[in-house]
Amino acid sequence: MKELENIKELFTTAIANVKTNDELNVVRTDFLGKSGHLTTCMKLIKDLSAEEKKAFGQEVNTLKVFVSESIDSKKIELENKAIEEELASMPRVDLTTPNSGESGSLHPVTIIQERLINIFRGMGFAIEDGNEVETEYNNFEAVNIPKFHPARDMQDTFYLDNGQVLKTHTSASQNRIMRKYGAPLKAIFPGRCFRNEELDASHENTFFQMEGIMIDKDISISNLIYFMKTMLSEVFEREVNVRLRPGFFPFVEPGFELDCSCPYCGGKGCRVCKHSGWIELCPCGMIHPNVLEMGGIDPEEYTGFAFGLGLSRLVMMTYGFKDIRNLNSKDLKVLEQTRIK
Ligand code: FA5
Repeated sequence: MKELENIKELFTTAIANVKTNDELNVVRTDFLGKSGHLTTCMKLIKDLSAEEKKAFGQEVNTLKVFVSESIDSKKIELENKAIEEELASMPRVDLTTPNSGESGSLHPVTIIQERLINIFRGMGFAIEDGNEVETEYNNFEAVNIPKFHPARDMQDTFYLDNGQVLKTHTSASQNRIMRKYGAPLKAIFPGRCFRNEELDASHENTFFQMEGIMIDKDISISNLIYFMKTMLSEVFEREVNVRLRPGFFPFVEPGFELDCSCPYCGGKGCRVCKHSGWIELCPCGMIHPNVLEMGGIDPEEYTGFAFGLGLSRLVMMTYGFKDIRNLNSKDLKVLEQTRIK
C-alpha cells in the first residue's frame, strides 16, 4: 500500500541520519509512539474491506517489526561507537613491549629510614611523624632552649611571617609525643629538618634526622648504649662498638656525642673513618628533667634517653655519597646508586 511505502521511506531516511541516542528516541516516538506514523496509519483500516483489512494488518505488522529491529540495531551501533571513541581517547599501553630491564627505586633516604623503622618496630618502639612547620615553643622552649638562650644560635632558623619556624631538628616533636602518650614511652620520629646553613659537602639546608626517645622508670645510660649498639649493628649488618664523648645540648643532661666503630674497616682505620677507627654518628643523652616536666611527665618518677641521628649523613655513609647535596639534587644517578646495592 502506497501509504505504508511512504512511511517506510520516511523511516529509512530518518534512521540513516541518526547520530545520537536522543535523535534515536525522537525517531522511535515519531514512528512507534502513540501519535506516531504507524499508529495513526492504523486508522485507515476502518475504510477497508474485510480481505484488505487482513492484508493491511499484516503489512503494518511487518513494517512495525522492521522499524523496531532497525531502531534496536541502531542503538547497538551507537553504543559500540561510543565505546570505540572512548578507547581511542585512552592512552595506549602496549603490553607486548619487551621489558627494558629498568625498574624504579626508592630514594636512598627512604630505604634507610624504612630499615631503621623496621629495627625499632621490632624493639617495640612506636613510629611517629612530626610537623615540618612547628611552633617556636615546640622547636625551642619545650626542649629547654628559652628565648635569647645562646643555644638558639647553634641552629640558624627559617622563621615564617606568622612566627612559626621550619623545624630545625626532630627534637621539636618531643613535647607533642610526650603529651600524646605519657610515660612509659618508646618512640622514634624521623623527619625533614631545615636550617639556614652555609652549604658544603656535609651540610644541607634541608636534611633528615631520626629522633628516638625512651622514657620509663629507671632508664639509664646503659639502656641508651644498648639500643644504640643494637640499632647500628643492625643497620650496618655487622657487630659494631659505640663510645660516648661529652656533648652539650640543653635538652639532655648529661649529653653525649656517640661514635660508632667504623663498620667498613672494623675499627682498624680507613678513608671513611679518616683513619681514626671511629665515626661520629649520633648526639644523644638523658632527657633533661625540665623537658620531661614540660611534656607532662614527672621527672621524679621517670627518666629517659633521647637521640637525634643524622639520617642524611648515615645515608651518605651507607651508600658512599661524597656530597650530601646529591640527595636533594633530583639526579637520577642517586637512585641508580642504590639500585646496585
Ligand atoms: C640536634 O639536632 C639535636 N636535636 C640532636 C639530639 C637529639 C641531641 C636528642 C640529644 C638528644 P645536631 O644539631 O648536632 O643536634 O644535629 C644532629 C645531627 O643532624 C648531626 O649529627 C648531623 O648528622 C645532622 N645534621 C645537623 N645539621 C645538618 C645539616 N645542615 N645537614 C645535614 N645533616 C645535619
